[in-house]
Amino acid sequence: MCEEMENMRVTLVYPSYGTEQHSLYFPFGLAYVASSLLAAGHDVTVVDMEGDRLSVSEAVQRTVDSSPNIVAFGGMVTRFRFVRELAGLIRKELPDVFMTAGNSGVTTVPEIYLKACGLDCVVLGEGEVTSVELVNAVKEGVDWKEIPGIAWLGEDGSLQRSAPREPVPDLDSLPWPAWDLFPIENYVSSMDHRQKTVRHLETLASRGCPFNCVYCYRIYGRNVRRRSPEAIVAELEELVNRFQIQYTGFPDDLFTSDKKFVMNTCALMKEKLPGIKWSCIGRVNTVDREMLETMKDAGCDWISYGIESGSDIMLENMRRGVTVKQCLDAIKLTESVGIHAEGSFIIGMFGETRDSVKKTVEFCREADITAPMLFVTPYPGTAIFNMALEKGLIGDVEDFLVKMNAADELLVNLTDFTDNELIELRDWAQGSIGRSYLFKKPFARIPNLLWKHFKLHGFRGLFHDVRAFLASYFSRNRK
Ligand code: B12
Ligand code: SF4
Repeated sequence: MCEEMENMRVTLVYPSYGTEQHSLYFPFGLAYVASSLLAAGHDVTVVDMEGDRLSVSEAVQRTVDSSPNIVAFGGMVTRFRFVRELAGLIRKELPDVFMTAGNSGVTTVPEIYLKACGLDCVVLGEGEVTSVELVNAVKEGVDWKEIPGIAWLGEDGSLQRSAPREPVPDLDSLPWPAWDLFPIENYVSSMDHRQKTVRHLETLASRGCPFNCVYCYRIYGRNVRRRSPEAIVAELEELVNRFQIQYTGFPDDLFTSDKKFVMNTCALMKEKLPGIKWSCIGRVNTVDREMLETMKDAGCDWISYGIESGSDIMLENMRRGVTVKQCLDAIKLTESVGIHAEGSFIIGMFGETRDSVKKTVEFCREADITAPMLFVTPYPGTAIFNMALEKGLIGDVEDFLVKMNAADELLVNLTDFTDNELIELRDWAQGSIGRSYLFKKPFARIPNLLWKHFKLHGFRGLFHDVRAFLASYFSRNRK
């Protein structure tokens, strides 16, 4: 990174997910790219459609007003339609601006992003080093195609790639995310994933996951890199001092992938951050009583486990590498040490049957948990995406990306059921799970649920709850 180089004006655009009101999640990827660009001496502006609740035209206007040399889009694959729309409009206003994008969506289907959004190039994989080298090269007018980790369209329209970018070996060497460039107060004071409004901000502790689930794409691969507990805790102390957070979490691929790391991080958190509560993503075969007790002792009050199904056959189809019994044991163990265990479930995997869905419902009843049941969705880069493509289930990939959602609606049917059958089965399962959970402790749970949905969606949320309840009540005898 050249010190004598003049500043480049880079505008990073975080596209929205939709117009719906929902919890805000801080975009760490873009914030890491921003801090690396700042450290390299460039002028960085962030146009955060999500955090500032901007309309498309407001986002375009802010981007144009920042007079950028380079515009770069972030946002996960579910936001593709906005990247496409924004890129088209910005290109009209700023015909000569250099446009690029990065993130897991771009990395898995670069050709679609390049063609549909008219980008000059895209950044593949980890973006911190590549983006700095790219911006420097554009500034100097040298050939950026030599930079590792880039893809672009050749003269004949075919996808071209430079050499792959090596992962950053030492995550502690990266500057902290550039929180200040974002409307950080909106994130800190937003409702968190538990629908609570305590001041919160998360921290990335590791990158990568050693497991191999077929519906998952790991941009950081299977080789896990972890920050040192000292670096993690120092960043958390900064968040406490600067933003007065009281709650945090680790939105890593898998926070609990190494016991020693978790134990050491917890020991330091207990010592330095005694009042802070936190959550993380866990995996049922990576936790034990000693680890959970240590986590509880260090402030952990919530672990999200991807359970996905209550059928061993389905777990095998998903290459989960765990059994239903392990899932049940881990949930009970977690609850027994005083940490709330949350499960996530998906329906519609290749081979799903009525029997496997019933087993999932029974599992939730036995574990006494409830969770939204999402449709298995072949996100780009996953093994099931390739399988669905091979079977001709996806058709036009750009159209598929435009429709991409957070798996609450059926996008691709991988089962032998008709679409309607699968949707009905999901509604039935969701209703049954919800009902048995609520009616186990109705006086505590029903008001709690209504309150949460009211906070999230107002009267529309309440109406939705009542309607969903009635629909599931009347359909329960049909299965
Ligand atoms: C935390 C998280 C969430 C959070 C929110 C995160 C957010 N801010 O939006 C929540 C829980 C809400 C969430 C929801 C979903 N998620 Co999610 N999520 C993650 C997770 C675990 C970590 C993301 C993260 O912060 N990573 C850390 C940062 C540093 O990495 P990064 O974002 O990839 O950024 C790096 C590069 O991508 C690149 N980069 C990123 N942006 C940019 C921009 C530029 C300009 C450049 C140059 C480079 C660049 O450089 C960054 C630094 O190295 C990832 C898994 C993962 N490891 O990435 C899944 C992941 C991104 N999610 C995924 C999915 C599918 C979803 C859901 C659809 C799930 C669902 N069914 O509901 C929803 C969609 C929600 C939505 N509204 O869009 C998939 C995406 C698959 C794909 N092919 O793209 C992933 C990869 C999970 C997986 N293993 O399959 N998610
Ligand atoms: S779903 Fe979780 S455990 Fe499975 S590969 Fe992805 S990150 Fe790892």
